[in-house]
Amino acid sequence: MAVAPASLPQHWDIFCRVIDNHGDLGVCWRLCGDLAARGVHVRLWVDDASALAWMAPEGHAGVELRAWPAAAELQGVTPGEVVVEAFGCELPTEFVARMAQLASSPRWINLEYLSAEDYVERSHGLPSPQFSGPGRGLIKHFFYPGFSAGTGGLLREMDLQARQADFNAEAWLAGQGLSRRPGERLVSLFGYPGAPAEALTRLLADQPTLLLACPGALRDKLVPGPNLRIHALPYLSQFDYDHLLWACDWNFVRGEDSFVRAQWAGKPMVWHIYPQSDGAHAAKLEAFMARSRLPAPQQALWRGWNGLAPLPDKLPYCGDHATGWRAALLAQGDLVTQLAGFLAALG
Ligand code: TRH
Repeated sequence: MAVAPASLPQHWDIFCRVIDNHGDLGVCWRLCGDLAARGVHVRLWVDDASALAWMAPEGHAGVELRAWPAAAELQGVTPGEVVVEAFGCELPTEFVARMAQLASSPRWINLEYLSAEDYVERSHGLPSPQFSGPGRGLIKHFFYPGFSAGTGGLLREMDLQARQADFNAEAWLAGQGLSRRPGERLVSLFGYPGAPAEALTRLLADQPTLLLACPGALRDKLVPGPNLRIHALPYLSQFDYDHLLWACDWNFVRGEDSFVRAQWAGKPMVWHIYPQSDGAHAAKLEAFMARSRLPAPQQALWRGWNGLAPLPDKLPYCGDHATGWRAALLAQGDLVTQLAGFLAALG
């Protein structure tokens, strides 16, 4: 059951720093939009909002976009009842000082990165009392999204399932100037440049395929084949990126937000995990594959796509794993509902 709008605190401040790529802002914008759709007023403070020009060209009535503030710009600003520090981005000192000065302290939430690893359940909800500095006396809490009951769940808007039920793939494709030939498989591609691009031609060669390639260095490395048409997409809005995932038979996704959205699409997918220099991404990939009980042939494909094993020769049959996993995720509370419950329990 999604949280009723009235039971949410009404004013939120969300802070986001764009480290690289689009996931930090992508996740924050989804959170903002979800909160605003539930009647909340959100201020999104971000150091580089440029990607919103394509990600969310129409903005959102309930979301006030603010540049990352210099100390002087915070004079006269009163923090909202909830302050979200996305991915440990470090709030401006002056803002923290203002939080501490309020008679009723705002709730301070550090929204963490998504992982299926066991530490998430151990760390979710932990407090971090501030014993010194401008926030002395405040308590920051760590909030972990995740895939199991002991975590904060996944972002899922209240109208997501209704939108999906109303979606007409062929009409949407036509609106984008795209049409699939009879018998053609439709595949979307969003990945990092390190993916084995040439091998993709071999992988998709068993059946006529239209590959819809999102912007990025990876697609410059693609090689068309006799059975493979390649179409270069522009950056879509987040709204239309969802439609792309719903329209395709297979989705290659990456990072965090497109990975989650592909799970909601309920179609066979391949995850290109954000590569970390210390190799930590391999354990993260294995943890998700184990938690979602991904069938062995797909596990081999995912390892191959991530450079952790040879890439298989063709896309495996997936049965109904994707729809079953989606159904399992739908059974857990969405992130905003869980966050509302967490805040309410704090008092
Ligand atoms: O861009 P990413 O690689 O972001 C990454 C990950 O979040 C990673 O975990 C993080 O550590 C790193 O950034 C800093 O992939 P992700 O998470 O899928 O974000 C892409 C966003 O862009 C997502 O919100 C979907 C959106 N998008 C569109 O709106 N339109 C598009 O056409 C495309 C391709 C993406």
